[in-house]
Amino acid sequence: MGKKKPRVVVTRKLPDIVETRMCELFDTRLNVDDKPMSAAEIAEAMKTADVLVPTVTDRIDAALIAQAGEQMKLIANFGNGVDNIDVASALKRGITVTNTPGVLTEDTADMTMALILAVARRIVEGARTIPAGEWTGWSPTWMLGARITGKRLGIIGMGRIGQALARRAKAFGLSIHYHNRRRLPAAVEESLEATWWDSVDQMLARMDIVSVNCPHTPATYHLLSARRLKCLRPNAIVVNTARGEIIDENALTRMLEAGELAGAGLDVFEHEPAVSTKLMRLAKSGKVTLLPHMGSATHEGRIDMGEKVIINVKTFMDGHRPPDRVLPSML
Ligand code: 8YV
Repeated sequence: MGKKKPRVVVTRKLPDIVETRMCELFDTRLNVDDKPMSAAEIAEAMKTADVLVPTVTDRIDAALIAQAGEQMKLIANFGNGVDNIDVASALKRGITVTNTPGVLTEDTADMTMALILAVARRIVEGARTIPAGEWTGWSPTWMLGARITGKRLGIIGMGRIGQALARRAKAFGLSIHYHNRRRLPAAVEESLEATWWDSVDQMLARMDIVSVNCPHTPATYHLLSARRLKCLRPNAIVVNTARGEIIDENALTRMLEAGELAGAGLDVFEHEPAVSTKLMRLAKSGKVTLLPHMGSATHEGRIDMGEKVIINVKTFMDGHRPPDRVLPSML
């Protein structure tokens, strides 16, 4: 007699090819209409499921984990960041947590570079003028932005995505600076021609562009605090494709309104999907470019993420250690 298939609950609509394979391998409950599940619905699902596949839009906190049934053994996050999951509580309760690292690195780095270019060269602002019927012809002094080449880029968080951004930025003629908990090996620093800064404050004071590329953990919450943001020069641009919580969004907004910063490109927000009216006003004025958390949004990336989820669930259910296990010590 065949082994009973594990019951897997997927909280959001995933690419068809991923869902089809999941249904072949597991007793899968899909969310075909993609309506985010409420906390109560997730709690209910966790009472009977063996595996939960959540995304960044689900908050799997200690209270939810406490209600999980005995059979719940794995939370296989569809996403790299696991700040939506209380990993320590899960582990204490005997639930393994996995994520999907590596497969969204290049896409997210592309989007970060795109935001840098969009803000510095006023791409969104310029593109809006044509359909609005506002373009009356070329002018020598209209729509001038800031040159990228020769500027200094400070990357906060030099992991996979930070390094992929550095490779791109180097090709655009930016000089690369970074702050990271651990300094990179000399050979990596050399290949990226990257300068390490032990002090974030000192790095910020000298950068033209700052990009946030670290995970959101208790240690990085408001890493760019009101005080730190004040270290930036008024011509500086801030870009964030990591997590909104890493920047004090109110302080950033105040500085943009006051002209104490040149601009910002944000793909993530402190209270997603809510975006403050002040930020929206700044976006209308062209000072900031706002994107709806789409850094990893490519067909290929989302299929690769699904593939990783499947491998993690299958490996775990076959009694092996899943390749992308997340431990609290890694955060
Ligand atoms: C994902 C992300 O789309 O993986 C991450 O950490 O921020 C996003 O690019 C999202 O997390 C999916 O759950």
